[in-house]
Amino acid sequence: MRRLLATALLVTSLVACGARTGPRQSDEAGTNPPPPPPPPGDFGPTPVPDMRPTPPPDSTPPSSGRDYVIDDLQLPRDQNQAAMLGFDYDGDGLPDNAFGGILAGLSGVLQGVDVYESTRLSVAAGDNILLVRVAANNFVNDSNVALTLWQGAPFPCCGDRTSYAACRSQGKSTCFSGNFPFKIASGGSLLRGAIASSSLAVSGSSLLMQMSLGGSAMQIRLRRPRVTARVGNLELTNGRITGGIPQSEISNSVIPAIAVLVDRLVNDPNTPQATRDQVLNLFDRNKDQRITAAEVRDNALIKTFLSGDVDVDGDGQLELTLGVGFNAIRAVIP
Ligand SMILES: [Ca+2]
Ligand SMILES: [Ca+2]
Ligand SMILES: [Ca+2]
Repeated sequence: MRRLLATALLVTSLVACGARTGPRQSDEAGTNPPPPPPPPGDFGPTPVPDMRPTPPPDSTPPSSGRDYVIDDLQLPRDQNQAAMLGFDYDGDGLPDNAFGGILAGLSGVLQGVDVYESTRLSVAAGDNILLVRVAANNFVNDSNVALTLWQGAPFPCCGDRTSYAACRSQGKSTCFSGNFPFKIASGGSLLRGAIASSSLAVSGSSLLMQMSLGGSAMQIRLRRPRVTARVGNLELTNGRITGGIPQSEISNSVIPAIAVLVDRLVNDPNTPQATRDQVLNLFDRNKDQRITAAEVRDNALIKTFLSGDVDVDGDGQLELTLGVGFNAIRAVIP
C-alpha cells in the first residue's frame, strides 16, 4: 500500500509540468543575464521568462479604477491544465507549476479529497473573498496599469453549501451580482504592468493570497507574482495567477494545511479503509491515528516534492511554483 501511494505520488510529481525534485545548476545562481520580459497580455503556448525586477511606477498614476471580486478560483485538474496555468519562470521552455501539478494529482491519489471542487466552493460560499482593483486610464490599451489584491472579509454568499453548483447559483444574487459592497480584511499587494488589446498582464515582487486546500485555509505569499486576464466591462476572464512559494511559506502554511487535510481524511468515517491505511502508513509515525504538521514535514516524499522547483526571484533558494486560474466580476470595494 505504501509503495502504491508512493509510486502514485512519484508519478504525479514526475509528470507535473516543469516539476523538479533536485537543485538546479547554473541559471539558479543568477549569473546569466536576465531574459527579456513577455509582451503584455501574452497568452501564447510558449511564454517567455520574466526575471526582471518590477519596473518603477510611471510618473502619472492611472486615473480610474475598476473593482472586482474573484468569483471563481480554479486549481489545475490535470497535468495539462497545470501546464496551461503555469508560467515559465526559468526560461527552459516548460511552464512551471510544480505545486499545481501535485495538487492536480492529489484527488486521484487520495480518494475522497477533491481540492479542485473545495477550492471553488470556498470562493463561491464567501469563505475566501479575493478583491481586485485594476487602475488604468484606458481599459483596452494602457502601458501604465496597477492591480491591487486584498483579502476580503468572509461573507455568507450562499445558504446551500452541499455543492459548488448550488452555492454558485445562489451567490449570483448576493456577493456576485456585480455591485456587492465588500469589506477589506487584509493584504493590499500591488502589481504593475499593462493592458494591450484588453489583455492585462501585471507583475510584482510579492502577493499575499489565501487559498483553501480541501477546506483548510492556507495563506501564501507568492514571490515574483504575475497576474494575467482578459479585461471586459463587467468581468475579468481567463485569469491566471502565478508565482513561487518560498520555503518558509511551505513550512508554515502549506504543510500545516496538508496535515489538516490528511488528518481529516483519515478520521472521516466515509474514507475507504484502503485509503486510510495508505495515508496512515505513509505519515503516521507514532501510530496514534492522527497526522500532525511535524509528521508531514518530516516525510521523505513530502520533503522531496515540496522542496521547490525554480528560484523565481534569483535569491539562491528554490521556490515551489504555483499557477491557478480565476474569473472575477465587478464589485464595490471601499
Ligand atoms: Ca520552466
Ligand atoms: Ca501521528
Ligand atoms: Ca528564490
